[in-house]
Amino acid sequence: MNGNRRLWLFGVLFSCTITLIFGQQDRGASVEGNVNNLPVREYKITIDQEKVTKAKGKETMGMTVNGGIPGPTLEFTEGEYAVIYVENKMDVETSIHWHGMLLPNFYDGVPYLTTPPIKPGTTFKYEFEIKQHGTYWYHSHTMLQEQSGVYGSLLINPKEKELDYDKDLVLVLSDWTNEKPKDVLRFLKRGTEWYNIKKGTATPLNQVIKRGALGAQINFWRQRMEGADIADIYYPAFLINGEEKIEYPEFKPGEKVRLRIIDGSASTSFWMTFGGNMPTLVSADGKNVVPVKKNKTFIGVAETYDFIVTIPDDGKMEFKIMAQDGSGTASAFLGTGRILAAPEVARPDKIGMMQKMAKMKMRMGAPAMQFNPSNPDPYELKEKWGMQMDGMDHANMKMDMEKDSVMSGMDHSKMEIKKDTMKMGDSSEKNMEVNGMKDMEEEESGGMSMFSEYNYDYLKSPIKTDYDKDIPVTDILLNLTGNMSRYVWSLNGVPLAESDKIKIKGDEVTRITFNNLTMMHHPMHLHGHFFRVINENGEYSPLKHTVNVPPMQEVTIEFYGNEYGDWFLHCHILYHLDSGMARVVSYDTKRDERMKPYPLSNLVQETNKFYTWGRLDAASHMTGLNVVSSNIRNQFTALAEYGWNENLEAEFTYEYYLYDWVRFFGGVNVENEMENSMDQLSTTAIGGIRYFTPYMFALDLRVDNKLRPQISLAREIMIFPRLILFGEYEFQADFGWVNDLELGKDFEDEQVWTAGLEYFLSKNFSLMGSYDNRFGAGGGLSIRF
Ligand SMILES: [Cu+2]
Repeated sequence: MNGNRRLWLFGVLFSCTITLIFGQQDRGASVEGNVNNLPVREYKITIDQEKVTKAKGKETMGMTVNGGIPGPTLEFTEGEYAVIYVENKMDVETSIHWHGMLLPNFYDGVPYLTTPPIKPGTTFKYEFEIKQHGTYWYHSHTMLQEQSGVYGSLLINPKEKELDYDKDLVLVLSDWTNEKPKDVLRFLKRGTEWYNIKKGTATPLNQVIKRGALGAQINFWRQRMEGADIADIYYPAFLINGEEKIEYPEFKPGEKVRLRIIDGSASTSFWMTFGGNMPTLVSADGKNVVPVKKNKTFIGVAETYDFIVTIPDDGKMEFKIMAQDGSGTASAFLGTGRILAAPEVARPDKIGMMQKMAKMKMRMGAPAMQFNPSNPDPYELKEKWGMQMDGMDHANMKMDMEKDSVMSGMDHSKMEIKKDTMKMGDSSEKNMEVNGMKDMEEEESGGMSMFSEYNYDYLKSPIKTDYDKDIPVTDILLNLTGNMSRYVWSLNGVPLAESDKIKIKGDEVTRITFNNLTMMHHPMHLHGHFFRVINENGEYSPLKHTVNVPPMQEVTIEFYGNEYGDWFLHCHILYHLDSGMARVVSYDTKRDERMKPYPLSNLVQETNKFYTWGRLDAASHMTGLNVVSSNIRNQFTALAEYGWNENLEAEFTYEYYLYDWVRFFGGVNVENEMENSMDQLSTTAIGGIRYFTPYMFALDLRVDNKLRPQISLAREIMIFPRLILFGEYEFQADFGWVNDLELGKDFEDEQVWTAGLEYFLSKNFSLMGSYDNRFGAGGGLSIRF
């Protein structure tokens, strides 16, 4: 372990320097081993597969830590040496990542990147110095295991007590699905509306029209977007410490309780509200902040917030979380007596959001893939998509907005515009009260402030966090990109599988600007580091390990390079991570010898897997089968339709995605030659291009080996809740270049069209009725599998 010793020496030297530069801030590079002979605190946790009942009384297979979901709280004191044995009793491999912890690269717990996976039946020993205090958490970093239950909390006490409170209570928030997480992702990849239907967040055309939002809808369609999607998955339950409702009667009136709140969800951010006395926010992501009295607070996936609450004399206080998309809630109650209810948060209005966003000058729907992924220009991407600043200078915009506010008679003097970002309003506690004030302001300012309630200006570090001006800074722009309909997520239009490492330098500041070009929030997490989230508090900007980037907004972070090795940087929405929204950030140090048997490609390939789905139609006039298997660039499609009137069409194609909207394809088509007769089948080779057009039509241009060109156009629209209207038109021309046409004709054509309705019964079943000019009219059942 020569290399390690060298690293260690390097680390010690480094520590000294950094301590000098940063004083109270994080110390230098993490080193392996208990070199300072710290007191050891040992834990053993066991991961197992067990039947659990978490939602709707349904028993499903979960993954437990020490028999529970969430796993236990591991408590430490700063200055101890943690030794944690993780035993894998499952029949699949696993891992544990220590989220927010500063530790040696090898123990970070990302399998195949920094740490060996924990194979079935084996135990892995994690060990690291506890260099910090606060609220953190741990979770599996293997595939989608976090969704199944592999998460728990870390409570690290400071050496000396810093805050005034009597007791601790850890609250782990999470989302629960009774489906297999892999199946959830497969359903997202196939692009079904089912989850939105089930959650009641679908926006069918009848509701859009009723609200007078057809113009906005068409604007969205033009940009190939269905609507302002906030969250993509349906969850039957949201949990606090594993329960939808949980009681803590042991707290007595007057006691000050430090709530250590962790969002351990796979994909859900929450609005948190508190009943009873006004709580005080004291810490974010484990770091103390200047205390601020604050009720309604947003918590992004993987963030942690600590609040000190005083147990009321006149009842039990409710702590409530509402999923950001309004699809569900969970509550914890502290104390005894009558319920002091937490304020309700209004459900977001998706159609309203769509209207506001359509009004704003921005280009949505930036592609999640690039024709040439090797060298994308992020600045070009930023210029082309997102907030459109051209032809409108900032001064003008400010004037426009002041005009707006004069018209509305509201005082918007506190509005300000910083750099390219529009930052409206003051989000200190007085504005964050749960009194609808914010919503009013949104209305008044024409939607410009619609995301201001998500900014972090209320977080202020008690100590200066800025870096010496002499330290060199490297700027990196990362556009957050995604394709909702194919469910490919990426950075700068390049998914992890097609990306290079982001090289960063030790002893320098790396400044990353996240520019969100999607309609979703992305909680971005950097492993092994704290970064400053630049906000209005300037040199007192807070330190965090996870930062939520709201839709179409920009957030800048910076951190000092004082570690070694490769670290993961990714969106903490599990399904976005597993679809490519990740990068490896590298100090370009040599890969650890111990990682030799565990190639990084195993991790990367996980984000570029083939998912297969299909659909079977059984109707009175026809039967059809459609199977698709797809990864990021490649897709195989098999399609067969047979009409009981003896008409057949079958097709097998391979498609290659040039980027999101364009793909080349080739394959074989089989059709009956004569109408209503299976006597003669004609098989042709086909090839062409498929294009997903603005306004969301599927266009197919092809030619077969008889040189017959064909064009087809298909579209589907949800017109009522659960009811989808679909149609397809196909035109084939034959100029007789290969075939002999009927005598006296120099042109023949064939038209196929079909139109119908589909009614969603459940995730897997629909009723359908259609008319097809080959098969006639009829109806039946569709099965999705
Ligand atoms: Cu994301």
